[in-house]
Amino acid sequence: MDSSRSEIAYKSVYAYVSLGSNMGNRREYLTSAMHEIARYDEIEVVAASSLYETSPVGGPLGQGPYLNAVALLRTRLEPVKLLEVCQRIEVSNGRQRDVRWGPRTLDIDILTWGQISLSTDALTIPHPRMYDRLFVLEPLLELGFIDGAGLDEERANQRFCELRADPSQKVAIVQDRRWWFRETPV
Ligand code: A4P
Ligand code: MG
Repeated sequence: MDSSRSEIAYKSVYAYVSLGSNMGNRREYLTSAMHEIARYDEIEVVAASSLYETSPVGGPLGQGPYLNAVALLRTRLEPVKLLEVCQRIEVSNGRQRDVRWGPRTLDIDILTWGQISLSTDALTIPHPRMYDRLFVLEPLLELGFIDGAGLDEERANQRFCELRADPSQKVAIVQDRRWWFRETPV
């Protein structure tokens, strides 16, 4: 893809992103998203977690369960450019923004970008709610902690233990890490 080829090359960093879907063909949206991410020259998919089915956290009552996963990327894109890529891929997979925390075909959030902390109107890193959600922490802990990837290991482990005792946050693996492999790329 050539959209960001003209960007100044940044030193590459590790970044964790989370992916979620609870509308339509959830697995297909997540699989397409992973392939689209992997097609960017400036992004390498280092690892993806298993695929988890999770109960919705927040948002309107009655929305369906999510499929969630976390991926570890290595990227030369600066944070705002990575957000643009995530949002472009959301839109190409039918994402419409109406209800906050409402049902969506695809949501891609940046959890960390290197060791950076930043907060602007458009972007907060680390993601401000990542340590409150088992649907993020369980796949993250499955991938493990990488030096320089911006995770607070102690906080993640502690919150993971606390949230596992919360009956409203259910998460279950539905497929191993090969969930997004396709025999024939689309
Ligand atoms: N934004 C700021 N920081 C970031 C970041 N680190 N990564 C801004 C991505 N976006 C970031 O997001 C709203 C705005 O957040 C964007 O315009 C971007 O500039 P959005 O994707 O349009 O809307 P949203 O996802 O409804 O809002 P938000 O606040 O990102 O929601 P959350 O906190 O991500 O929660 N339950 C389960 N089981 N699984 C889920 O995946 N997801 C949510 C969304 C709620 N409940 C869920 C799940
Ligand atoms: Mg989002």
